[in-house]
Amino acid sequence: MIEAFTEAFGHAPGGVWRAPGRVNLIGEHTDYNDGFVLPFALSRGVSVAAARRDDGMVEVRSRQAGTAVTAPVDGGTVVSENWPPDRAWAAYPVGVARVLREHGTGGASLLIDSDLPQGAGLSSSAALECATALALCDLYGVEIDRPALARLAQRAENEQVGMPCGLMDQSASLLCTPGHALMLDCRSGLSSQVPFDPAAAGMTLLVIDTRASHALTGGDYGRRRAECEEAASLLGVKALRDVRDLAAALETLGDPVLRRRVQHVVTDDHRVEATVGLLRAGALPELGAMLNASHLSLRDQFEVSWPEADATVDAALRAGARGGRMIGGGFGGSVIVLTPADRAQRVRDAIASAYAQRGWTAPEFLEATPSEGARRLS
Ligand code: GAF
Repeated sequence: MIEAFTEAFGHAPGGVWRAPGRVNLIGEHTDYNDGFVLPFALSRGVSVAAARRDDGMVEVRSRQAGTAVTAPVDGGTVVSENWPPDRAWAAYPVGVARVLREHGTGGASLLIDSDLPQGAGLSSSAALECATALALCDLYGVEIDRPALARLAQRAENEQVGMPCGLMDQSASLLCTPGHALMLDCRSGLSSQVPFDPAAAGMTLLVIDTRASHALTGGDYGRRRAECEEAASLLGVKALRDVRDLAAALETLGDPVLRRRVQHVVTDDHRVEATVGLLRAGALPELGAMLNASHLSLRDQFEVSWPEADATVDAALRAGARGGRMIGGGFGGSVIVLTPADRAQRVRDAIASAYAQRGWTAPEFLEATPSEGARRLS
């Protein structure tokens, strides 16, 4: 990265920072309902080599995308500037620079490198935001604690990119630790580290990129969020996290769509707590049942699954996996499957052949190890 940066910008960087992508074990579409999530960090992520500059500009280059983008730090919002699709990736680092400017950071030259697949639902955008945020804070000597930095990176995505995401992905990238999943209360921002080591329990957690690419900046994610907010307001609660009596809530709501959304959010919040209980009790293989229940709920109640995800879970279970589910916002992206390690190859083969039978692009497999959160590399 240091040589590549020097070649691109004609001088050495001030440092190199890296932030990981994430897998969410359970608790999907619960973050913007003030609920609970349980993500862990992947070993793959986004690296940013960066140097300060004093002309008030952010210049971003990427080793993956051809176009270099230069924009003023004190511009308005990227979303209102209507950037063309080939510059869309740069909205994340520029957006972060614009938000952090209020906290004392300034212009920078940034070179970005990623080994995370984009559109695979593994949070490459949050990784890019978080690596950029850490780089800018260090370069300008600005101290912001990590939970607060996660909220600022989320704000950059909400306001600058126009994606109404919750707090999960940025928190996962900044707060996760190796060998643990992060139990995050998205209302208070408080979190705890929950031991999660599939290999030690004789299990493998496969991440399967279904190759059905997702783009959450389209309207579906925002619509789900709006439906949840409407349901909360009809139920007279601040957020769906506050629903105490699910049966009574479902009876109150006339609209079957809103009833389905509430059913998912409330039950997935409980599944997060149950999953944390199982992990703390050393019952990791039992997570399979939780993953299956979450997948069915996302498919039938929240209606964000897609055909490749359903076929992946189905093939995995038939081949002897303990459980599986779609992860992330949905409508494309990745699936996780929990399987005894000695059946992992059989499960992979079964999934690959299900895709081949349907004439779909072959899926990509990754064995996930809970890894380190964002950090400075040099
Ligand atoms: C996306 C969003 F960015 C997250 O905030 C979260 O809502 C997730 O979808 C669904 O759980 O990754």
